[in-house]
Amino acid sequence: MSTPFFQKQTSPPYCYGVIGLGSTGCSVVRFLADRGFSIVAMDTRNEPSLYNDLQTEYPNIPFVVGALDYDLLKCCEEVVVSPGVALEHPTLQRLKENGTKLIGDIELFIRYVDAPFIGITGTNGKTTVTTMVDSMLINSGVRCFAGGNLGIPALDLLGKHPKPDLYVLEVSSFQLLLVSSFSAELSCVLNITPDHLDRHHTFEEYQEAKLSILEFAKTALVNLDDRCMANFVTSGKRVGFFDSLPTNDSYGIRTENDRKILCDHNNDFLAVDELQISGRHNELNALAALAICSEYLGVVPQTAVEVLKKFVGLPHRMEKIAVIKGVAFVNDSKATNLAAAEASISCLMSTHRGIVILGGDSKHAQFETLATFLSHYAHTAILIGQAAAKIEMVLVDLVDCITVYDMGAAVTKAFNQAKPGETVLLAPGCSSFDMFDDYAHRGNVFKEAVMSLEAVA
Ligand code: UMA
Repeated sequence: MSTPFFQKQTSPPYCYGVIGLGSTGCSVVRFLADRGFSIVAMDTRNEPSLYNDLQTEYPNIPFVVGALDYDLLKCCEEVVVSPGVALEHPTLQRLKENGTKLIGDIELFIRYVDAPFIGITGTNGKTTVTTMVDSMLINSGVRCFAGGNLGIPALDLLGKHPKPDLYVLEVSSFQLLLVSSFSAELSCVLNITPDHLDRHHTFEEYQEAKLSILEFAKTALVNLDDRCMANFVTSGKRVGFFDSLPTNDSYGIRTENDRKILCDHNNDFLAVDELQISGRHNELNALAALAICSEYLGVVPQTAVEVLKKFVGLPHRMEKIAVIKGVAFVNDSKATNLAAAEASISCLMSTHRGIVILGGDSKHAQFETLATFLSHYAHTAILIGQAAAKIEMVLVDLVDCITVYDMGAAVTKAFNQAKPGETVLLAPGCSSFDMFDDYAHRGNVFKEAVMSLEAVA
């Protein structure tokens, strides 16, 4: 990378502009400031939540809040944009026209990384697979740090002593838009289905962002069942995983005496019924994790398999909360898009039609396909958030629809409609930002509402 042209500068021009003062922006400010770069940092909100602490920690850094200041940013050598900030923002468009380079935190991570790294992306399952791989490798003796989109910003992983053998990053499509070459040891794309179309505009653009993770990787691991991965560019070795008998360059699933076994061409790893997590999507998540370990280590140690067998899933993903008077409540708040919602609905409601709590910010998704699908599994949909009316329009002739205005009412209505033996599933198929801080906040509010119900039922 180029040498900073100004250091410890408290007046313009600055070496770096930093946009967005959430967890990413804060990690970027700390990373750059601690290395002596001059920075100006901005947020379009008047009071970003982490701003006060950051300002106290770095009193010499100029912070601009409430709007982006084009005149200050245009003099920066590069501008680091947080993943949640849309690149269509007029100030960012002007900066691009001005020739200012826009980058993301992952680009900085790649420039400064001091050990090999693996990148995992996909519409669904990326946090689960990243967590599985991290635990499987740690238990196999690899000093491994995991972060990225799963919560710990990638730059916060750097600079630790002793340094790790490997970094495992969960990477989002927003992050990939701002990386020039993702030069990973191994990159994996788990699946691609429509999501974030409010930001990417077309499915093709979203797909392109996801597949860009493969281009410069030494090994490109893809889901061979996913048509989106039929064509992709990579200079690395191509490896696949899928729900079929594996060949030399793939990982797959074979059946023996009605038991499904996760395997490669030469080895059985474990049977699906040994996993604690359920659903076809989780079988493929486990297979992808095994494939990553195998490609990185050359083998899958028994310790890694044992970790996978004990993996019980992450909070807010098909998380069983309580059974109240025979009605099971399940929190899948992380189902923030339609494919994720469909995966949990089909997994949890295959024996009894039940009740689904749906809605939130649709991110421009179309719900028509969900309607027919849902009618096979649910008799009632409880609708919340901005998308409630849009979802009701397509569902109303197929299932009972009830619109409510908060999660407490959603849980109470669902319980009133449910019969013993049925499931009430929070699988919103939408993002949470219209009503909650994030999916975890939404899931926690759901859990609290279920607990309150349990106390009085
Ligand atoms: N902001 C602006 N202007 C805007 C939009 C946002 O100034 O137009 C500011 C906000 O006021 C706020 C800050 O930017 O102060 C927030 O930045 P951000 O939205 O990029 O969020 P971070 O807190 O930095 O979290 C991000 C990821 N968020 C998003 O991509 C939306 C987190 O993923 C990630 O864990 C974190 O970086 C660390 O890498 C969350 C997510 O929802 C879990 N990801 C999406 C997903 O998984 O589907 C992609």
